Amino acid sequence: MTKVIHVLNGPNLGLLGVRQPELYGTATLADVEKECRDIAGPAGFEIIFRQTDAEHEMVHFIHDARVGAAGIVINPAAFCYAGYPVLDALKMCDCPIVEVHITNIHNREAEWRSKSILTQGVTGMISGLGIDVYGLGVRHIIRARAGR
Ligand code: CA2
Repeated sequence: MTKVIHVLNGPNLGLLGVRQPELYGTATLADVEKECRDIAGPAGFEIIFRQTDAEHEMVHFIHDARVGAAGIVINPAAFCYAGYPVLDALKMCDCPIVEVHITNIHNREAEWRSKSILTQGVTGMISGLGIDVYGLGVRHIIRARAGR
């Protein structure tokens, strides 16, 4: 195992901090990346931080992480509602996987947002704590790999 944590972001998250700040906050994805690195660095872990709007690219990102990653933190965004190729790719990984959502997907305006199909392919899910979800996911992987 390498000491590399992959933090993967799905469609539209490149606009974090720019669109709908009342829902998603004002921090940008660059701010989130910095926070992940600030948590991982002192623990001796490296972060690979990526975002894509394309499902096939997300599948490739997961393939890249499959061999050797310490863990994956993934905000799949709307891929969590119908992204079966993403689910299959996650199921091929043996490392800890934390699915994160900035908003509480169980408490949103639309019912369709509440059910993630990816939960059956991940270790756990954190939802609704703003961008803190990313750091919590990174911390979980660090602790899981330290054997606690
Ligand atoms: O709360 C989350 O992190 C979400 O995964 C964000 C997704 C949404 O489809 C999920 O239901 C919950 C993407 C939201 C749309 O993209 C935006 C990104 C940044 C700013 C505004 C919208």
